[in-house]
Amino acid sequence: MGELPAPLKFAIVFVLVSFAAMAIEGLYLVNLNSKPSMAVMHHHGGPLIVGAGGHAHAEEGNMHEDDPRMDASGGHAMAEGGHAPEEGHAHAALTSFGPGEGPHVHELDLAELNHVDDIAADAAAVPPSSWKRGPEVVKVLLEAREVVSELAPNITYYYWTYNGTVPGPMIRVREGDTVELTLRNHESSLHNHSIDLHAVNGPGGGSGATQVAPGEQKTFTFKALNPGAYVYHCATHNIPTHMTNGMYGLIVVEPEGGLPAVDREFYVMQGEVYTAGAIGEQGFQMFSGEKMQQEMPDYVVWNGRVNALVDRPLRARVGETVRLFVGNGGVAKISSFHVIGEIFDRVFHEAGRLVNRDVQTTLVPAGGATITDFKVNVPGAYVLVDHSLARLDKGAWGVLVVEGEAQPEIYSGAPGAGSGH
Ligand SMILES: [Cu+2]
Repeated sequence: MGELPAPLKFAIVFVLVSFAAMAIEGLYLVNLNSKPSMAVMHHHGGPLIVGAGGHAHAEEGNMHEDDPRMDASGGHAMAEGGHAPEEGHAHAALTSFGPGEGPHVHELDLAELNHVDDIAADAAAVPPSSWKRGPEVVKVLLEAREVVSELAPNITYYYWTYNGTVPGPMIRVREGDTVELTLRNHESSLHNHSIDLHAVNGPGGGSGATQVAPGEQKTFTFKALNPGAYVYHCATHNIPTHMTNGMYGLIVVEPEGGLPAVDREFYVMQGEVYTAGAIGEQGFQMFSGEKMQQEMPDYVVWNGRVNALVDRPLRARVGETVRLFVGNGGVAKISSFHVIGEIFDRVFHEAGRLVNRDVQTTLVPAGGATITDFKVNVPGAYVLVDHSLARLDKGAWGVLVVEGEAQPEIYSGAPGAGSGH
């Protein structure tokens, strides 16, 4: 594809990225602190330190001959989707009245990109509670990785991620901890990246201190003053593009005394994907800045892709209390979060300290979160939805499977009928 050799294409992208970086430097005059040396990243309680092993950069661009993404010539594969950008040059950015460059796409060579088998973060991958220890300095390492993965069966997308999953890994600390956060940008990336954590009290939420070019890393520290569950996301221009491509996650800051004890905790995040082709169109799909500006997502997904929480459902036993940390990466839609066949016994409204009880549907703002706790009384399949139900068809659903003895005094219908199917 295209007459430009890959190194030249990369050079063009790099120049564009450099201009963007310069614009950002101008915007974020405050560079909090840079501590580039981190000879030793040591571990504080397992799951917090993520990606340090440099794992999972997937197979380096090794597509197979029979891969549907390959074109007939065995060449470089914009292939079936047919939504390759114009040959030989980057598309111009869309008009933007925001603080940076408008949405745009660059020409891609799919064979040059890293692929991952499953973009979906595991909903059960919730770090353990940490409030019982005293406040500490907690080191967190995240790596920005740009990868190609399946958005839906036979439909692939160019995701931008933290650590190769969507959402990025959950970070969990306690009120009073000092977080030393390092953001590394994988050398194969085509874009600069950064991180803005809503748990930060400080300019840009850390984004000014963490703008990193491919192959670079930066560190900043912040004190977790406010408990709650907070969205983190990339804040490199064009910011909504970076977010909708998958650069979001949650950081939970536990209050002194901890959250109420529950039996199981899960991590789910809603996000939107805007594709050049219509919903269901097969093959590789480019990002559509036009659809994003119009806030018309083709896909609304839980944990990064269609069926992520259907293929790998949440699981609990009758009588257990389940907690869902629910975030919304947006970038446009508010989620009306609901579990079909259940009632939230307790909702930490907007993931703050205000508790509501006996809630059917709760709002999760774009760039916000909620915490819902509920006891599962009866076995069956319970479907998590955004109750703006047209989004079901766009992929916005998952399943909680509850196993155990029937409880006919609470519910006497057929097991599984709670699924709504
Ligand atoms: Cu980014």
